[in-house]
Amino acid sequence: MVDLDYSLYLVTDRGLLEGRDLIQEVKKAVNGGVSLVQLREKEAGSRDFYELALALKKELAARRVPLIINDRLDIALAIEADGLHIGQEDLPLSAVRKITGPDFIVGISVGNLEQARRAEKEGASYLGAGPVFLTVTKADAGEATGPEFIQVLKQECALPVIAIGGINEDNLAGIKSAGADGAAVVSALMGQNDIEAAARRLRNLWEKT
Ligand code: TZP
Ligand code: MG
Repeated sequence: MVDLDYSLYLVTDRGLLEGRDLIQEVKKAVNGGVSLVQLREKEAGSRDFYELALALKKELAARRVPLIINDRLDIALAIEADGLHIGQEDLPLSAVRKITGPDFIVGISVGNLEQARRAEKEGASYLGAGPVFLTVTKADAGEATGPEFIQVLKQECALPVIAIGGINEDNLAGIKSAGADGAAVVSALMGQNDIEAAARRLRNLWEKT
């Protein structure tokens, strides 16, 4: 499989955009240095989600930035996305793998080592680890693990580890120092008026750490 650049991983949330257009904002984030995008749509109906995903895929493919779909395997396959991201409450990884085959990117959220070990055994492509810090973006995110969790996963698992939850300009360097392959960010990008500048600052911090 191709080696993915997980370093600055944007997870979308239209609710934070205050009416701004999602696709335009994601394009700006990519201009600023986002390396991978997950389309996360918790409220959208199937048709809306599909059409948005298709339009976003077109823009991202032109920029050679991979697109991962949150939760909806049907939509990920229908638009020929690069991958799927699932949580612990979604379709089991083993079931997803039966449908996608081995080459599709399938990432999974993990909040402890046991979940990570199972994910690795069942064929995950990467681990979304956290929430590392307190977050208000996901109500049921669970307790913060701290960046130590990233260190543990890097010691115990061979998969790429992407930290998520409360990551911003103040703590990004600590995440990279803990060994993360990437930082997944929602509000520190989607909640900013100038998303391109915010992405550029995060990108620079990542590169210089
Ligand atoms: N999964 C674990 S925490 C989280 C998700 C989707 C939300 C992270 O949002 P933010 O705004 O970057 O803290
Ligand atoms: Mg989910």
